[in-house]
Amino acid sequence: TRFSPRRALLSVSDKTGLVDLARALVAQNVEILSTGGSARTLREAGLPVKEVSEHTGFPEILDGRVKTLVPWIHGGILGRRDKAEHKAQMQEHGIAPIDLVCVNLYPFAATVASGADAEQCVENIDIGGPAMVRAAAKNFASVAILTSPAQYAGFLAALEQGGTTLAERREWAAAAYTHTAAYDGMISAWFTRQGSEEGKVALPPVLTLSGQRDELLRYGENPHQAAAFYRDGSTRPGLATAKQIQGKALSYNNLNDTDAAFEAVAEFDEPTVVIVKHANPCGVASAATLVEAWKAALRCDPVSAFGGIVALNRKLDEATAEQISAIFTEVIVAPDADEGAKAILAKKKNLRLLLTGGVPDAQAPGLSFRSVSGGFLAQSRDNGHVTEDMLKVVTKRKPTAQEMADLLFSFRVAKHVKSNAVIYVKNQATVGIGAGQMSRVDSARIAARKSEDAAHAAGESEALTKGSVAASDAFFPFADGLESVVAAGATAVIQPGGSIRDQEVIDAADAAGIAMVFTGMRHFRH
Ligand code: 93A
Repeated sequence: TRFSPRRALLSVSDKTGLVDLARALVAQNVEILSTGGSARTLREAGLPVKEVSEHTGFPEILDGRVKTLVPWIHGGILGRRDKAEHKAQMQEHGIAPIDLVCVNLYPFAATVASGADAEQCVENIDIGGPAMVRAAAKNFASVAILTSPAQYAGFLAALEQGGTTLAERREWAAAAYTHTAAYDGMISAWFTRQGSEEGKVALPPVLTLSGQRDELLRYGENPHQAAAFYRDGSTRPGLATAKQIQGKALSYNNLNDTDAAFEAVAEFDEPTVVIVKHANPCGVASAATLVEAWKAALRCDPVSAFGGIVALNRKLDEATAEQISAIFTEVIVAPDADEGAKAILAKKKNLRLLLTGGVPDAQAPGLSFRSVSGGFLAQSRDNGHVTEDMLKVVTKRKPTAQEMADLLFSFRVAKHVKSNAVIYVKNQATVGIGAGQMSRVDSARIAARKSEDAAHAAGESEALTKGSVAASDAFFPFADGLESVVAAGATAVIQPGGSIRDQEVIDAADAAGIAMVFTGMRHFRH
């Protein structure tokens, strides 16, 4: 049901678009209530407007600190239109309903940025504005809340159509709470800075987007950087739910690597082990038991695994704990651990053991963020999950059943390796991982060379990539990348496809007699 306002309260610091909005409202016979400066702007434009103080019979006091913080305003915004008692009480106390609230807040950030003194900054903390914004958003069933001039056009378009819809008002309500949360986040950060030592970065107790500072870390990625872990209230098994059973305090890099490892291991149904170094997997394997998976994962790159982070998707058992503790490991993260396993690890004082209580759903939706200068980038998390029915065989030769299983496994790993990623897999275990190169051919070659090294270390005569399958996180732009994985001994390849030179790459695969499948889905990870 569409809803048109009969009374609006306009109280804005940023007066952009105010007059045009009010003019359109007046044309629809909407009564306009407004505060000091906003009312003046409207009067000067020749529009009829009622000062809030006149409406409430109560003056603006305390230098304007109290102008709208009165029951005649908040009652008018919050009263339920569908409840007889609310209506009766409003009538009894002379409270008229307000159906549109258009408020933007005192420019706190701009005041701080201008170099204003502390007293001026404090004066620019808006109290009445956020109260109205939150009240109007709460009563979105009947009240529209606009917090930015960018929303005015959409609102006016809705009025033209006979009023705002519930869905529109809900969307504005969400934006309103985001706005007040961000506003309070800035204020909190400013207060924190006020109390911090000169020249030292103070991490705010609260970040925008509701992150709550949990603990200050010893330092960030490097010792000269400050760092903290902010929890966002999520209960997704992982860092949010992890209990540290033993070991030294977790560092920034530990947390980052542990998260990467645990999110990767969550992709797999069979008992699986992921070993991570510097946020990239250096060994991933699935097997009938955890201990077999550990051995296979370690074989991929035992040199890099030294000082790594180990993630498991099953309860850690004694046999596996025994094996892992034989090499230097920074962190083990698992859903749970049995008592025997805990007793074995207890001998390694520094080793951190994290138990999360569960494994997250890798396919669940969510958001991920990255900071850039001037803000941050947000995207939905990569919950893409390639299954056999999505694959298109593009070569003359089809993958065998064994190859197919390994292809799917390798592409799941590729999703968690930094681009450009090329991964070789044999028997549900990685045998070569090339990560983070600027050219795909380099990733393919590095993975193959590392595999040769691993074979050499294990005293095996030929590189583990011989007879493996290979995954590429994005398409091969030229045939050279494909030829490189063929040279390493891959017999089947999985990649998204979609290059203008796909045919050239397919021809090269056919010439080599290998099988190749396209996923139609890319897994860049930067
Ligand atoms: O000083 S306040 O925290 N106290 C209030 O009661 C109040 N009511 C509205 N600030 C208050 N406002 C803010 O005044 C609005 O959020 C808006 O930013 C500003 C508009 O003032 P004016 O219309 O006088 O320019």
